[in-house]
Amino acid sequence: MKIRSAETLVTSPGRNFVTLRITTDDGITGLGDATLNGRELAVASYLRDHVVPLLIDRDAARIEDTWQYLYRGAYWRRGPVTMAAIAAVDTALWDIKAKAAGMPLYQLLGGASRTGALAYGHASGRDVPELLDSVRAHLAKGYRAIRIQTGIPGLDSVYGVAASSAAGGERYDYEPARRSTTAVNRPVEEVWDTRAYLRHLPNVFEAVRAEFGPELPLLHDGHHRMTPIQAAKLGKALEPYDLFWLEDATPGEDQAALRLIRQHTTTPLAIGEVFNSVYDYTTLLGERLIDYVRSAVTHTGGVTPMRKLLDFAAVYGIRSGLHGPTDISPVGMAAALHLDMAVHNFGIQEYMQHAAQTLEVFRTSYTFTDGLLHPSDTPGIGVTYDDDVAATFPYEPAYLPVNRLKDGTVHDW
Ligand code: CS2
Ligand code: MG
Repeated sequence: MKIRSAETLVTSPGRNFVTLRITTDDGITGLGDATLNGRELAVASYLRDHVVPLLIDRDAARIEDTWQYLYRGAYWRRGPVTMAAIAAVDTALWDIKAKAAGMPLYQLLGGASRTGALAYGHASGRDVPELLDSVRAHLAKGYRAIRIQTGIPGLDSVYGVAASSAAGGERYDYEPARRSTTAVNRPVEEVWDTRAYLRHLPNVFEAVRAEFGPELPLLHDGHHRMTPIQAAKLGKALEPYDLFWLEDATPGEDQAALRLIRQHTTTPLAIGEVFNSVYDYTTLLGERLIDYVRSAVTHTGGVTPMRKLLDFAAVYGIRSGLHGPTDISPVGMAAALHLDMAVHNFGIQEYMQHAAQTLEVFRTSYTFTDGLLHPSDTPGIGVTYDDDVAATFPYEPAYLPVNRLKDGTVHDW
């Protein structure tokens, strides 16, 4: 089973997605997600110009060998562009292997360890009443675990909070793919104040617990904005509200920062959506500094390394909480779901839900019932790509916002 062709597909049904489609000489196709939000065309070029020519005539069955060839063979290792490109190849080859076997991918990964993957959705509100409405709307949609983010008094807008009615919040719970209104397309800039955030957030959790009780798993994302001591303080302040996790408290590069947070709080910690290699986790896992691994299949080199990473985490009793925002395509989402089904140390799966337009291009078979996601038993990863619909949504330049402090200093996020 040789690779006959590999196509790099770029489309923008609501937001930009990069997909690799590999076709074998016996006509089996496989899909892989290569979307890197705000830097999409860099990955498309990496694939088109440097990877696709190497794939033609390779044995499609040799997934591990192809992964090592692309990773070690390039000399230049890691990095989000490289790893998103390798992820797309790896995922597409797993899709092909599972289709050839006539099985859903999770069967090849060892079979189901559970009936479905507990998913969390994103509730948000510009203020507390709007947030409470958004939580209610998510419960009505069937979510059994919910991330909460709110506006902060004194700040105009906060990333992760829907700009329009949060209770509706159907399409995106926020707009990371904002189009600029200026002639030159530049990122939107937001103003941030960590002290105001730290003062406000415990009150938000107080209000949500008062309204919805102690049972509902609640999560929160700090978007890498705190110093270690600020994060330690927040973790302590949130202990009475029994969070499922506090995510990305400090900037991702600094693994040692988590030591300080850990010494001060029992609030569970999650990190890793901007990581792209197991080497980003060695201190975190080896010293048990986190509770959940947040990586995405799409940004960590695919199904092959993600399985290894989760097995490494399992040695330390650390569980998965794979990244699943709408800037990961339905292909990347489905790949995550197969892993969620198979690994023993599953924790939770992020599930924001794609826009209807996105799902016209990417036809999914995964289901969401009673708060649990299931990848379906369709052979492969269970997603198809509609070229005709995709062609009606050409690429549109878009950036994630940039974050500044009140004095204009560029800040982490
Ligand atoms: C967020 C992401 O889902 C999350 O936890 O942090 O939406 C993240 O901001 C985007 O994926 C960035 O592309
Ligand atoms: Mg996050």
